[in-house]
Amino acid sequence: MYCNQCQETMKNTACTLAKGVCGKPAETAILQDLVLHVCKGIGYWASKALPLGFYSEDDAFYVTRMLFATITNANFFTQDFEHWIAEGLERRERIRLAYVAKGGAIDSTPPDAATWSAANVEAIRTAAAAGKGALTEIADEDIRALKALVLYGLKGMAAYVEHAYAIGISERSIFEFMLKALAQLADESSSKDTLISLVLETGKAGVDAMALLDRANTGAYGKPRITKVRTGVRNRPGILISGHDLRDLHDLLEQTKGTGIDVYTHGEMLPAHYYPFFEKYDNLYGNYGNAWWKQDVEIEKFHGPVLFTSNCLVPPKESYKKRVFTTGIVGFEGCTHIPDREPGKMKDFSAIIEMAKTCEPPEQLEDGTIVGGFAHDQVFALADTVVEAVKSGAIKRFIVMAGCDGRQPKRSYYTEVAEKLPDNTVILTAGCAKYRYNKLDLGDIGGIPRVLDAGQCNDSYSLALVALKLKEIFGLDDVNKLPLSFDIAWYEQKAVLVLLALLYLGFKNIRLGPTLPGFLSPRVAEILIENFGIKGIATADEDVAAMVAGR
Ligand code: SF4
Ligand code: SF3
Repeated sequence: MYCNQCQETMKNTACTLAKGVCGKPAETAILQDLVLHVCKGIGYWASKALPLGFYSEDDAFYVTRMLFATITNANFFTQDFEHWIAEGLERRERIRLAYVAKGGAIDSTPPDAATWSAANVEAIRTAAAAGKGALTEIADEDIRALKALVLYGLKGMAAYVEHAYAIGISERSIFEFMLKALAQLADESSSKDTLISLVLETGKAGVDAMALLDRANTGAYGKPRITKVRTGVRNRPGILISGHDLRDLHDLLEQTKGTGIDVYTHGEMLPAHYYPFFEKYDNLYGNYGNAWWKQDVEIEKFHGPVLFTSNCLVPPKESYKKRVFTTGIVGFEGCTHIPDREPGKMKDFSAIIEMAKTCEPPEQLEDGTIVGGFAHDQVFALADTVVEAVKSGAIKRFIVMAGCDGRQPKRSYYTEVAEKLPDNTVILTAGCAKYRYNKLDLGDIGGIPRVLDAGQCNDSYSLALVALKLKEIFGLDDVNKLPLSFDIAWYEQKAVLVLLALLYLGFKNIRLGPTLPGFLSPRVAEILIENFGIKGIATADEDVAAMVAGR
């Protein structure tokens, strides 16, 4: 295997052994490369067929699901990918035939992704073992790095598009972009310049995808507002729900109301509490635990079933594996998978509910509250207070610390930065990165909390909107003239998309840590540094001093 898509990758180069640092088996990793190879072939034929009037949303959605399924900590299950590769080959052939039927001409030398095929599961396994579709097949390191940057951005985009789709909202232009981008990735002769443009286009489509999910979430569940979320427990059996999918939470709450079972959010599901729609469910009790990487200890103590609706799943321990349920694109051998909803129906969570009834209530980990819900509309409603605080000097600077958390000890840097930032600074956050500082008592500035949590990682979009609004209010011609610094933590590929989206929106001088992506070649890293001022992190003291000084 050769996987370098996340921040934890071995030696910041690539995971190459029998298992990745995340626990992903080599067999799964190579099948993930292969399913994406098939998706590139689908992108190739689908984007050729588009101008001829052939488009299938169902195929675009398949590609979306596959990109999402290969994101870090989502699906570790070899058989899922074998099945999906066979399905993808059938889809690709159907699209090719539709293209030919429309009178489309066949290139004399189509890329391998457009033609490679396998007759059965054995042939799929053999091709995967030979490294078919792996990034290592690309000889030029800069082309490889640029293609990785686009591919990983697409994975993040796919995750957001999939969550919006579950709520019934989609945008054909984003699907089309994904298909065309995959076609570019399939092209073995793409130039560096073409790929650099594609990186920026991916950032643009990323903004569209985050806006789409924002519309889906707020349309279905209302505009997030300032909310206090309990971190303790009560004495009834519970179900823990993790991941990013609000529609799954909605279905689960409908099916658990009045049953005497409480629902607790976990990790990236915490911001669900900020949406007014969920207030009516009095069994949505609170948030249990912390960021994804502490789940082994926390699930042990939770005692009840746990539902994973997206990343981040850590390979479950035998002691609690029977209590772990997956759904959507998430998968793990030995865990019960809840099938997709049928059109017009809810997912059937009865198996989880039945199990919960037999379980002890959760063990209390802590007992306090977390305050959040500072998405764009809520911050705009506070705009006068915020602007006044900036004008009076009470707020000197905003620091965007959105992104992901992870288990590497050096991530204590982010807690240290939060603690060391002066009292006249406000931290804007989103994503699971917040767990490094959202339970610290950092106080407030004239009633404005010093940590403003907008929501999930996709709600980084909200933070960008807030910055653009401030630029407008202060009459600035460049968003980089705001008293605003970025100290982003990344882990998986959604953060790659968020970064590309921020670059597209014109934000510069972003600090990215705890390490710069291992998949960048030296030259591509240089391009990002020269053009966008991207930088790595130093010590908390040095970075706090630099950010306060506007550097
Ligand atoms: Fe390694 Fe990250 Fe890939 Fe897992 S997802 S195999 S940790 S690079
Ligand atoms: Fe976290 Fe996995 Fe990225 Fe949505 S839950 S931010 S790491």
